Amino acid sequence: MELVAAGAARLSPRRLPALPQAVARPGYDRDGLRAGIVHLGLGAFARAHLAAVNEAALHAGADHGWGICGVSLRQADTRDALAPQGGLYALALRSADAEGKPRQQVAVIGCLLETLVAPEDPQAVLARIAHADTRIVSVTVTEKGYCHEPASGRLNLDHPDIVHDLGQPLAPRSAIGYLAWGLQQRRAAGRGPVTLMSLDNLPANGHLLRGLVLAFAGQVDRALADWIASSCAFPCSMVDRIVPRTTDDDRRDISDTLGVDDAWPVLAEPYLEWVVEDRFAAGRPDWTAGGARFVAEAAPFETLKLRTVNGAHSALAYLSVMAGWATVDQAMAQPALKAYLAVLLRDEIMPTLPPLPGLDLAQYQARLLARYENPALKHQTRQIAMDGSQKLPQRLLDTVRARLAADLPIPGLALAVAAWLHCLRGVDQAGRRYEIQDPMAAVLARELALAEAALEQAAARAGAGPAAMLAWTEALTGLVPVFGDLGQDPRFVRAVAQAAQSLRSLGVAGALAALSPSGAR
Ligand code: CS2
Repeated sequence: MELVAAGAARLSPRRLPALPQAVARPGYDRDGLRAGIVHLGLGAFARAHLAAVNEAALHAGADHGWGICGVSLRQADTRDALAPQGGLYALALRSADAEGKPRQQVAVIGCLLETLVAPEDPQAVLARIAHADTRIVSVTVTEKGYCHEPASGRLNLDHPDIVHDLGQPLAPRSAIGYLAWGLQQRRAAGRGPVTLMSLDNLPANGHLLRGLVLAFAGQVDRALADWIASSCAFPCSMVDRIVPRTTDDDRRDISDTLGVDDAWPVLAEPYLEWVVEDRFAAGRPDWTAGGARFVAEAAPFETLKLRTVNGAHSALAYLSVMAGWATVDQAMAQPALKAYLAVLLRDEIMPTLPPLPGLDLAQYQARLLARYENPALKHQTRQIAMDGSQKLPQRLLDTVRARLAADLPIPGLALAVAAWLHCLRGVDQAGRRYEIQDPMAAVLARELALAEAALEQAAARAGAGPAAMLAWTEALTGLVPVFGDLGQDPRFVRAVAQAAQSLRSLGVAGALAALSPSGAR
């Protein structure tokens, strides 16, 4: 991919003074920065969230020890784009005014000091984790990057990367492997403990990360595991900002705004939430300057966010992929889908949330739906739909469990789960094919084939219809790593089967209408 036009002027430290006035830029002494933060998983999200908040802290006077060293665990593309720019890149916050006219606020972020590409030089990454300057190692590797079993949260010791990493102290592949072996080097060098901070959309992400790192370390070095357990900190956090993938149009557009080429800008909505537990082993910047909130306990905020923002996002994504609605704002322009999400949030999801004093849920919901409607983001529904096996448990299935425990109905949640199962067929309603992007894709394809066979057998016995669909659903919801015990709950399986039947016979529009016969839900 050609990221910038040949010969064009490139964003770089020496070009900062010439940027248009409206573009914000580092106002602190960038040359004096040291990397106190090592960030594993330098995707668009980390660059639009952690780095943006950290940048604000530096502007507000945080000490110079809080620069960021980014680590890409797989590809060289981010480093290749940003190294010639001295690590600088633009963050464009996009929205629209009341008339739908696009608005954009651009800032050049300066706190990313260097980017390491792990497969090129694993030892450099381990050395960074062990470095005396490092005080926080943060992580955004997405759900699948934790190499855990989604339903139980346990380290998957059969995961090929974990199997590999257990025997490769100097050249691991996974985030968990880098953390454990990096900490081993740190301890051996007599350096102090650090904070390991997960910023991924997982419940109790700090506790999860702690459990996984300790499980790994416990396999290789008991004393290391004890040291980590007793001295390193693993704060939990809730992060919220919608960050779509950057397209070539975005690159051109932002380069035009800057007057110089930026090979990899990131764009995001203006909205940002970051609630993080104030448990740090070796200090932290004052991220409140960038909108972060430090709390004693992040769990209620995580539950709120995962079940509402991500739960509704996934529901929207699976129905949209089936229906062929490419972007979130396009999906939100479908009145039936928007009404479904509003009822799903209000009647099914929100009643399961722990109390959060001072939070107006109706307002939160209205703002969330308005965020989805942002026409300037063009967030692809397929991007959200990927990795469903890793996302469903915390986004939809925990909510299902909470409702079933109180004997409450789950029609909207069941429709979302059924839509995921339908999407696994890899073909939308118009017959367009797409690839299933999921670390469990092979297992899912096998389960789906078994389910289709079960459906055919049941249909041959009793005719196509609800009984056949029940057989199909039973086969799929029996997948324990995703559904855990829910596959054994007839209330869940029946509700999903009914929704699946409705989707298969009526399509998305029909199924939404069937859920809301009066249109007044
Ligand atoms: C989305 C999230 O891609 C997805 O699965 O649901 O990335 C979502 O945009 C963010 O969590 C919002 O904070």
